Amino acid sequence: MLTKSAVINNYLPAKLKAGSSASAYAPSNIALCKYWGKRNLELNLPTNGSLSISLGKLGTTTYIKAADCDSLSLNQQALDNDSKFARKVFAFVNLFRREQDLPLAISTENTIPTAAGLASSASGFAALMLALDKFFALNLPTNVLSAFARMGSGSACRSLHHGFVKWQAGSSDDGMDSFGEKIDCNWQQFCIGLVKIDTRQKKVNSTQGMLRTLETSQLYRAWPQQASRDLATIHQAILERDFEKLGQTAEHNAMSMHATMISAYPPLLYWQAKSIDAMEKVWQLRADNIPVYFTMDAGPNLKLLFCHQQQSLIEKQFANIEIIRPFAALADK
Ligand code: 2P0
Repeated sequence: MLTKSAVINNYLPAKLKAGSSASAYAPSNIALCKYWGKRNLELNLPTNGSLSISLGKLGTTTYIKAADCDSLSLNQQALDNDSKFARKVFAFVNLFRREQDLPLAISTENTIPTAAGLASSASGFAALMLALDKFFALNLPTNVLSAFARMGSGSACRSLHHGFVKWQAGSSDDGMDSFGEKIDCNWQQFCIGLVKIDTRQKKVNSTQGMLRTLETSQLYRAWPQQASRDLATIHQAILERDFEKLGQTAEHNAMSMHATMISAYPPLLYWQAKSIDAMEKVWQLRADNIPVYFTMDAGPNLKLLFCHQQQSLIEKQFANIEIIRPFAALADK
């Protein structure tokens, strides 16, 4: 089986040219058609394609400087090089440095509020990849950077772009046809609302959750086919600006993914009682003719999908909701 380093090595010069400093930003993203299941664990190659919306100004900035020894800080706080996070970051950096002695001071800053219940690994690995590309003057094409970021964390390959992004599953052994691609669309009215139910770290992470689902859920067999159908429907809905089709399909896709998780053994139930209360509230709003839908990831929090016209009504219904307008945020950048 191909290793990450074997794949990446094909794209690197024998000897890296280190700059003195570099920085890069990448947005976080939320999937409307979910990535759930890996066909290749080493390279984070998915069993199905997925489609996401990037979160504009909510994301990660990574700074890299030449230094005397490796160090890492997160939101201005120095981390131990033995911490889980630092080991993950430097393992990724070492795929590029290989045996070369190039110590780095890396500092990473999230604009994702720590209590937002959003994972930062997608924007984190995307920003790190972009900063490494600049620091070592690699000048790799965006599709290659996206495929490399995927090896850090699958969903990171979708954070290389703003707006709607499609990640094709791909079929090549080295996975270089599995990367995020931007969908040309500027949907100013499109809003995401983060409904925070519980923002503590989850007990079962996504990699473990995907493995368990693949190995033990009978329902998972139906998932790749549904995901492929949903991906096409959501892409079409974006091109047609058909909000209801997009919302319905995204909500159904998220519930279907959760059905595969719940039918794993031991079951993966990420929902809490308050998650279900929030779902019922969304369904009641729809019964009252308010077009609002939700999606959920491997955690208890809901992400609402609605158009800007509904914003003040939604704000009244959900206390502490955090609203993002991904395209409006881009306009005033
Ligand atoms: C997604 N999730 O499409 C799906 C939906 C969670 C549920 O991508 O193991 O952190 O690093 O490839 O990217 C979270 O998984 O997992 C995720 P790894 P990642 O957004």
